[in-house]
Amino acid sequence: MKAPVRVAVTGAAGQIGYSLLFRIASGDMLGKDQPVILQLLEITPALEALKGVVMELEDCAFPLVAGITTSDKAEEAFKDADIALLVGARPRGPGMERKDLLEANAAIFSAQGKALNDAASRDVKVLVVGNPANTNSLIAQRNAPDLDPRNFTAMTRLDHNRAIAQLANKTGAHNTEIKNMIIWGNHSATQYPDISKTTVKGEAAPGLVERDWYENDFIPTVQQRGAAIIKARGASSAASAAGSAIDHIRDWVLGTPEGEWTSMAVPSDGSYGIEKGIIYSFPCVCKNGDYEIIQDLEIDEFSREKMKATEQELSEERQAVEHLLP
Ligand code: NAX
Repeated sequence: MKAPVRVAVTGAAGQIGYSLLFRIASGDMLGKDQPVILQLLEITPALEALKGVVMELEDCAFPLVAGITTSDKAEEAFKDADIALLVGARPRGPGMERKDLLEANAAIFSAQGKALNDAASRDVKVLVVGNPANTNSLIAQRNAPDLDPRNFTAMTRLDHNRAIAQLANKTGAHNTEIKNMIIWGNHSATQYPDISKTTVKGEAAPGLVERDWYENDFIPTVQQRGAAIIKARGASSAASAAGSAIDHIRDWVLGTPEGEWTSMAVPSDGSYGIEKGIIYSFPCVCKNGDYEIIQDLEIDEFSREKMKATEQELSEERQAVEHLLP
C-alpha cells in the first residue's frame, strides 16, 4: 500500500465540500490505490456541521481513508498537506461591492497563504476554488514566500467542462470526443471559452458550428452558466464544481491524457503577452506532477481582444488588493 497523501480542504462543511470530500475519499482524485488523510478546515460556527459530515464519511467505511482531522485553525489543517483545496470563501453579502468582496477575501487568503507557508509540505499543490478564485490564489501565493509560486492555481476547469458539454450538445458528439478546449483568463463572466483549437471527433470545431452560434450563444452561455444554475436550482453549482476540482488535481498529479491539454488558472509567466504574475487560465499539459503552458498557439484578432479583456479584469483585481499584499 502507498503512503497516505494529506489533502487539506477548506470550507469543508459547505455545499461543494459535501460532494468533494466523498469523491476524494473514494479515490476519484488520486487513484483507487492511493490512501488519503483528510484535513478539514472550517470556521468555528461551522464545526458542528462539519462533525456531521465526518460522521457520514466514517459511515461510508472508505477503504482509502487513512485518517480525518478537523480544525478551525489553518496551521493545523495545513500541517504537512500535500494538496490544499481552498474552497471556503466569504460570499458576497447584501449591498457588498466587488471591492468589499475582494478585501474580505484578501484577509482570509492572506492568513491561509501564511499558514500554508508555515505548515504545509514544501511541494504542496494548491487549488483555489473560493471566489474570486484567481485573485484569492494570487493573495495566498504572495503570502507564502517559501513555497514555489507555480504551485498556486485557481479553478477554471468547471468552465472548461461546461464548454465541452455545450459543444457536445450542439454537435451531437459525446463529451469524450471533444479535445483541446481552452478557457482563457478569469473565472468570471469575462472568461474567454475558445474553440478555435478544439476538435470534435478529430475535426476542427469552428467548421462544425455557425460563427453566430459561437459568438452569441456559446460564449455567453458558458460565461453565464453559474448564474443559470443558481436560477434553476436556487443554489450555486456544487457537485459539478467538486467534480471539476477533482479533475484539476487528478490531471495535475497524474497527468493529462497523451496529446491533450486542459485549462488551469496558473501564474502567468508572460506567455501570450499576458501580464506576468496574475493567475490567468491557460491551456496546460500536465506530466510528472507538473504543468506546462502550451506555447505558440496562433491567436487571431477576435481571440486577442477577448484574452485582453479578461486580463484587464484580473489586472484591476490585482490593483484593488495590491495595498494589502506583502
Ligand atoms: P458554501 O457557502 O456552501 O460553503 C462555503 C463554506 O466555507 C462554508 O461552510 C463556510 O463556513 C466556509 N468558510 C468560509 N470562510 C472560511 C474560512 N475562512 N476558512 C474555512 N472555511 C470557511 O459555498 P460553496 O457553494 O461550497 O462554494 C464555495 C466557494 O466556491 C464560493 O466562494 C463559490 O463562489 C466558489 N465557487 C467557485 C467555482 C469555480 O469554478 N471556481 C464554481 C462554484 C462555486 O461557485
